[in-house]
Amino acid sequence: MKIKTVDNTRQLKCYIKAEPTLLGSRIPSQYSTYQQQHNTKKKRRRETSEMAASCVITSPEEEHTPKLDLVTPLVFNPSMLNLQATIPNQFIWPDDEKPCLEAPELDVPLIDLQNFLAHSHSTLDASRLISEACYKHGFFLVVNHGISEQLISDAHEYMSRFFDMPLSEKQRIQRKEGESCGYASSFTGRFSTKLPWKETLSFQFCDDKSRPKNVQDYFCDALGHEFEPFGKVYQEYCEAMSSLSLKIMELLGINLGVSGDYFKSFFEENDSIMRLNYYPPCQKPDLTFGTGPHCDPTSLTILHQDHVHGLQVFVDNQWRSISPNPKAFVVNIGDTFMALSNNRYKSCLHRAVVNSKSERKSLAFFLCPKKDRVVKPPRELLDGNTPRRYPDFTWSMLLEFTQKHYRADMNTLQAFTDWLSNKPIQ
Ligand SMILES: O=C(O)CCC(=O)C(=O)O
Repeated sequence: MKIKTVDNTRQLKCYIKAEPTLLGSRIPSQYSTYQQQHNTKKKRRRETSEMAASCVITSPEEEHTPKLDLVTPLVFNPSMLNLQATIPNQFIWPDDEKPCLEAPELDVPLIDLQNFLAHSHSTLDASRLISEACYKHGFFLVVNHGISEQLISDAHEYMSRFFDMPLSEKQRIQRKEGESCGYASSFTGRFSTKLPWKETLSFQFCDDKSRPKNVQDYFCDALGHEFEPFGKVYQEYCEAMSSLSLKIMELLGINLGVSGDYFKSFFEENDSIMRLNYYPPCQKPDLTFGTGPHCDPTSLTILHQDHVHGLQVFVDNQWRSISPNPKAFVVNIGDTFMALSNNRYKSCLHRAVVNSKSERKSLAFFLCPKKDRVVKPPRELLDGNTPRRYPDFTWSMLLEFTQKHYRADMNTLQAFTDWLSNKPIQ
């Protein structure tokens, strides 16, 4: 099926493939209701579709494995689709997973970092609040974080400039199959159903003294010297995010009863990912998502939202909003840190909804360890009552799993653990 478009330069192809499964076995307790409701309905839906389409049988692993079916191309054109009354089926989520656009506000702590940043050995009055939030859902906000307003504003400005470019320009840094960096329009080349209503640009940031300008070099090498100003802004932004995340790691270490230096050193030489998210308006925001429900497989996320609402978090069996606050960064724990903390701190299910009137943008910095560093909790977090929850792994193994074998969801870490022990992916 081909959607007619007027502007051929903005045509994007996507391919119809089997729907990936989201079934899981052992899951953190705060997701269990979501997961149970989801699985029962999913099972029913699967039984019905098995009756209707008994000729196509795929194993769960095959369902999760991204694959390209070159037979049935579909054209996705965000600049046309955002005005159309209907949206292509590939963007329509199943009834039991559809968004609620209005969600009550999450009571999330607002942490003022000023004192902590000024006197790095002083512990924070607010550390109890951070700890409570991390034990419960892993989300908190930071203000007086030391990042200049000008730098944040430049990062948003250059994001608009990038996504305003013609498609053919953006496609010069098209994200390739199995890779985590580059331009992606709705992941159309990777998935075929439950597509997100967004464009993204992702790139790597390495805190590596031997490659001091790796973000800047990426822009110049991939797009040409005229993109140096983009590279400079994002180089500076990523360096600032990396420093901020190491300060936050110091706090988390102190809060967990490990030394302030432990996680900070663990993430020195981090090999992180920066992502620019652009969500065009959508005339059917009640049918789709900007970013579908998932937990971040990475370690710590530092997000800056523009002034448009969209971020929702699943807490106490309910979707809650985190409203934009231009002065604040939203910080959340990812799966890798959940493993490092031996499940004490939670990596929480979240998603982004879209709306019919305004575009929305967000900047996400995903802190990740150096690729070959072994992820295992420190001794202080292990005792007879709390045995190891996850096996040793490296970030490069988990990254490969999420790029090649599994679409990140609320159950990534458990599915990864099963996969490491050669169990079939559920
Ligand atoms: O844009 C947002 O508010 C959330 C983005 C997000 O969850 C992601 O990029 O993983």
